Amino acid sequence: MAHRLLLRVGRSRHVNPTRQISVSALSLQRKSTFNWEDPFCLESQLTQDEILMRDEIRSYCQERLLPHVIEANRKENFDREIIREMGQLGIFGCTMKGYGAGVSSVAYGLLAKEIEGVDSGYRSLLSVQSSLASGAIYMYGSDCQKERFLPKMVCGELIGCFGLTEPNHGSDVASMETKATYDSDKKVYKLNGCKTWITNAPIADILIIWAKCDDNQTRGFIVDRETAKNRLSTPKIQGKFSLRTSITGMIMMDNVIVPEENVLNVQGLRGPFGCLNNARYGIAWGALGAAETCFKIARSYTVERRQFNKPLAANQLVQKKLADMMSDIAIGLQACLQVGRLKDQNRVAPEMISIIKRNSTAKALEIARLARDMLGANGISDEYHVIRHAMNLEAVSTYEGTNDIHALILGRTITGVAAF
Ligand code: TGC
Ligand code: FAD
Repeated sequence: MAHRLLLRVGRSRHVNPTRQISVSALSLQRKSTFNWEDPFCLESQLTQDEILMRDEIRSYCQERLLPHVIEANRKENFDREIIREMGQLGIFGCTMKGYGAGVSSVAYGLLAKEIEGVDSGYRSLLSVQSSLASGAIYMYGSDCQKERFLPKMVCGELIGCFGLTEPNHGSDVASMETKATYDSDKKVYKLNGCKTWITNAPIADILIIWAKCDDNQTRGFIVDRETAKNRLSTPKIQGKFSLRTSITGMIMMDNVIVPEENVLNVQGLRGPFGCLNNARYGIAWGALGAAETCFKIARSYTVERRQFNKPLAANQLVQKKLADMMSDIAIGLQACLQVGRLKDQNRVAPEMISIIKRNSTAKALEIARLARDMLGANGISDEYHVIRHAMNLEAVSTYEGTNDIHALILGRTITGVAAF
């Protein structure tokens, strides 16, 4: 139809040029199709490699993770086998050249989105293993540290965790109390202190611990559980009603000995924050994966469910909610894509990552809560998934910098005044 319209305009002998432009613009509009599942044609902005990798991981997530997630969430089951499988698939450290496949940051984002489309807890595993634990060693490790730890972490043989938060200091990282005291005779550090809310802590083989040294500088330490022996305890945090497929714990250190060769080569808070940039970037993609799942569930449900002799989806209120969900996800994904492309060109600023981490998690939480409401009573049943996503996204909005902390990071940039 649109094609025929174009031909007709072309044949006309006395055409007003202004009219010609407007009619052909209209024809082009009609020619292009709109896909509510991909409003801004994200697919067309990806490389073939990114699509192939995304599709492979999508199959894994849908065939292997999704069928067991309800049970895993109910029983707070953490399946170690998943780590090995993800390792075999090359998911961990996939952006690391020389250790992983060296894929683009956008490919990493797409993986996070697929995984969090099933459950944020599984994406947490990816963030911690890849961006935070292996990431710290990749960014600040010596060649020897990299060779010793990265191959085993990337394949999932060794599990990592990242200890920054403490019982008295969450958002305010600079006030951390964990101390690293140097013993110059034995050429070792002794770590004392406590970390809390640490993903994977109870099962981690390798613990990246951020501590203050005698010179008051923050440094990162690679703690090997095998050598830390009984000076380290990592109890699980019980009663968690969010991210139940992920295991979270404390790290208590009582003179944990760390040899000098296990110190990372970075000083100051730029160390942990450098790792957080990558993890926060992945969360921005991931949260929108959870949001997309909730949106699609709400759409199918409201199309099928009838009340007052018509589908729920035939009501204006419902359609507005679906339109808001679709728009927020599509706009959010474009922002993630742009930040990812800039990241690969070394043109990304941490503030850009604050924008997308804050936007994606806030929008995703809002979408999950809306979807839960649109499913009525079924919305609180885990069999419909949305309540699990909503509960997960509460934590996702809190960790790696709460939404308000990211607002303050942006506020500082805008005004030049720190308001922490
Ligand atoms: P500030 O003065 O801003 O910075 C201190 C030094 O760090 C540098 N820096 C960064 N470098 C790289 N990337 C960034 N994003 C950076 N942000 C800051 C900065 O240039 C400076 O360097 P230098 O050389 O001049 O000293 O530090 P501040 O104390 O004022 O920071 C305040 C604030 C609030 C921004 C910061 O403390 C913060 O971001 N707090 C949030 C805490 C947080 O995100 N914790 C995350 C814990 S890990 C986690 O949650 C994992 S969840 C895992 C999962 O399951 O997915
Ligand atoms: P607080 O810092 O006490 O903040 C409480 C509230 O006060 C928030 O709403 C915050 O926005 C607000 N607030 C704080 N300061 C200000 C201010 N100046 N102005 C206005 N409002 C403010 N940490 C790790 O190191 N490694 C991990 O692997 C890890 N995994 C986690 C897994 C889970 C499931 C969870 C829930 C947390 C995890 N964390 C981890 C910790 C997480 O990073 C912290 O919870 C987060 O940084 C917030 O710190 P907090 O909980 O101490 O909250």
